[in-house]
Amino acid sequence: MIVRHLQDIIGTENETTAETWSSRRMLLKKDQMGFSFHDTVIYAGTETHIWYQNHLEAVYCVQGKGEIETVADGKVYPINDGTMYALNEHDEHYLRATEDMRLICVFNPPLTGRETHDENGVYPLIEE
Ligand code: 9YT
Repeated sequence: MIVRHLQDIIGTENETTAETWSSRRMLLKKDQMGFSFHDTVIYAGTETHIWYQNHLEAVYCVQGKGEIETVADGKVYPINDGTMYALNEHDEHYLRATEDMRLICVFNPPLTGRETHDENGVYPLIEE
């Protein structure tokens, strides 16, 4: 059984920050759950280009407002408390926040803890 609190993660090596977001990684590959589980904040007024070519991600918004635009078709979907989106086709997208957005994210395969976006919005596949 694993029990963790957000306060145990903040400020540790399991918190990864970028210019537009902060990711508090609560479960990682080493926890052997088959997925990783993150509590993330996307900062208000930002746009992030993301393209998880090596991962599938599901995202559930529990706070804040924003939108996601899929690059392939230009569709824009509003995001607010209660919205879930799943990047089941490794969808390249732009994530925009009008308010700080708190997003609960699950990755398959699980992140190892070190990943951050490269210049194309991709996380590398890290084999250990
Ligand atoms: C929703 C999203 O992909 N945000 C960027 C951070 C990422 N979720 C992560 O590493 O937790």
